[in-house]
Amino acid sequence: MNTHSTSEASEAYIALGANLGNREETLKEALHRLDQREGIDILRCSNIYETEPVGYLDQPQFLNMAAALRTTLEPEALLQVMLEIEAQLGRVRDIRYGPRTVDLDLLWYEGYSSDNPELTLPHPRMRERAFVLFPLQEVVSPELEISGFREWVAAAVEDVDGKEGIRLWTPNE
Ligand code: PH2
Ligand code: MG
Ligand code: MG
Repeated sequence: MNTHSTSEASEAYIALGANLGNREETLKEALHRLDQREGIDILRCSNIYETEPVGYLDQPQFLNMAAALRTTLEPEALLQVMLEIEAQLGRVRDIRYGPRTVDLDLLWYEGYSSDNPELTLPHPRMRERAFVLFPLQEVVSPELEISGFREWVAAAVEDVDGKEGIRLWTPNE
């Protein structure tokens, strides 16, 4: 279902992860490149956390964070920009859930839901992932109360397993 109105900028939330190379530098560079793109403004960034790998366990620890952005791009176009930046920063798609220089996941886009397998929104696995929910709660806008998303994230953080695998790495300055 596409319920998105095209008239103005929309808020969206993304998750970032990295577990190869200079992880912190790569996350910051990805945000910088997103913010420089026409039609994308980064609004808020979470702290950066170091997290135990989930899913595929035999790989280095991740740095994870989340960001809120405003965009005039449609969700599909935003995703294409994110994939482009992943590729520019050396992402090679190899093992599913395996190690990566950078992973950019679109979690939620204001007023939009979709079950297209190329871009499912809200992100189908964020409910089970403490490394996504924990930073996400720091950047969800209080002004989105009408959609209930802030409450949904707060409840999901309470319930989710694996929070003990998350440690503060760099506070957001
Ligand atoms: N991403 C995955 C699989 N497992 N584990 C952590 N801790 N952080 C991630 O970003 C991550 C993961 C697939 O996207
Ligand atoms: Mg991911
Ligand atoms: Mg991804």
